Amino acid sequence: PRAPAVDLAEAEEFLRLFHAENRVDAPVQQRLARMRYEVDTTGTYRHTPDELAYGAKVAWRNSARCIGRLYWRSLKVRDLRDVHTVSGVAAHCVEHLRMATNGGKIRPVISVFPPETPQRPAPRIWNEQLIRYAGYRNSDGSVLGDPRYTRFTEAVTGFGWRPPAARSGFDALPLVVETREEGAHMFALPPDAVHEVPITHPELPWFAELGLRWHGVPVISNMRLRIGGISYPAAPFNGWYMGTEIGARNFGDTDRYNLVPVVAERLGLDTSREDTLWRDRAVVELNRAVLHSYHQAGVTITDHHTESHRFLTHLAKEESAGRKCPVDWSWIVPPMSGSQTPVFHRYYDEEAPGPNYFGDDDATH
Ligand code: HEM
Ligand code: NRG
Repeated sequence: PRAPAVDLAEAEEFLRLFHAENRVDAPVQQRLARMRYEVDTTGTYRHTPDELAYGAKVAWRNSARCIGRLYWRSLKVRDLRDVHTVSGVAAHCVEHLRMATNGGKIRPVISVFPPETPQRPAPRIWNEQLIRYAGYRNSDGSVLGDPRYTRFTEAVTGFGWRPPAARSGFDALPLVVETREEGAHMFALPPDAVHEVPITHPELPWFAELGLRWHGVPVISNMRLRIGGISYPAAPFNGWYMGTEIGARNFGDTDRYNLVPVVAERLGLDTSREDTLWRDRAVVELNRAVLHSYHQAGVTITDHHTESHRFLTHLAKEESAGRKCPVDWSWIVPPMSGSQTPVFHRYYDEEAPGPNYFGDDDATH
């Protein structure tokens, strides 16, 4: 089936926004005329490099679930719209990891691969993030590694991926990149591109014995970037971690590493009754360990209190710029000690304008 033509109203809205918020030499009417002519003749239009860079930043500014938006202007945008081969996309993803990691001083980066056009479908990255850990299902139903990725692990294994000889709970999965011309191909990540942090605790020496580790950079690779009616399905982006993402969710969720009972037992807490609050106490120590370990390793990370205050600064700046800032309370409030952070105690605007990043679970693409 032919891909639908670009939504002209969305294109116009973005180009007007770009001209309103930036110093642009050419008048917006001229730009709009050229865009309409291109859409008429080809069914799509091409963003200038400046439009692309600004669109990616504004898409971050509009991400209602993101607490890290104060630094939206600092995003480094890699224009990779001419990279059409699976090996080219994979190599640039590895390069992205190196640039973003920056020896531990993490830089927010996005790599924008070719858009969806009527002439040519865009490349796709199957992975949810560039770095994720395998989940191996045992015969008794338990899982070694990250239970969230058992299906993906089975898929790449069916594809010919061989896990390391000695499996661990933290084996990096390969990248899978697909184009219409070449189909889907698999690429192992070079180990030196995967910067990891071993988890220790500031006071409890036994914590290191748990053998926990996590990757330094979260690079989301399964959301489509949509700017002015143009869709970029392969546009991996990263910032740095907020500690709770790892300590409370990845390590704490019962359907992830489920470490709260393990830590509680090592702490010697009374787990026979809920009202000893052993879960809460164990989650705090897990999160202290994560923040301590990243600091020790020189890898950028923030805590949820600091990040909440920064976010309120961002809201104030947006307000004085005369803009509404879309916020999804249920994602912005941290997953531990919610009411101890200022973001808990207020209401927000919710409607998010374009450009934006969309996941498969979002209604509007
Ligand atoms: C979500 C923090 C950078 C776009 C989130 C979440 C956190 C967060 C804590 C919630 C994640 C969850 O609960 O699973 C940060 C921090 C950053 C940062 C500390 C440091 C610079 C970025 C950048 C982008 C971005 C650079 C895009 C250019 C998003 C989006 C979501 C999100 C789209 C929602 C993800 C989803 O729907 O699954 N961020 N972020 N963030 N962030 Fe950020
Ligand atoms: N909770 C996920 C990552 C989601 C996005 N978080 C960020 N994004 N910090 C996890 O891997 O735990 N970012 O672009 O920095």
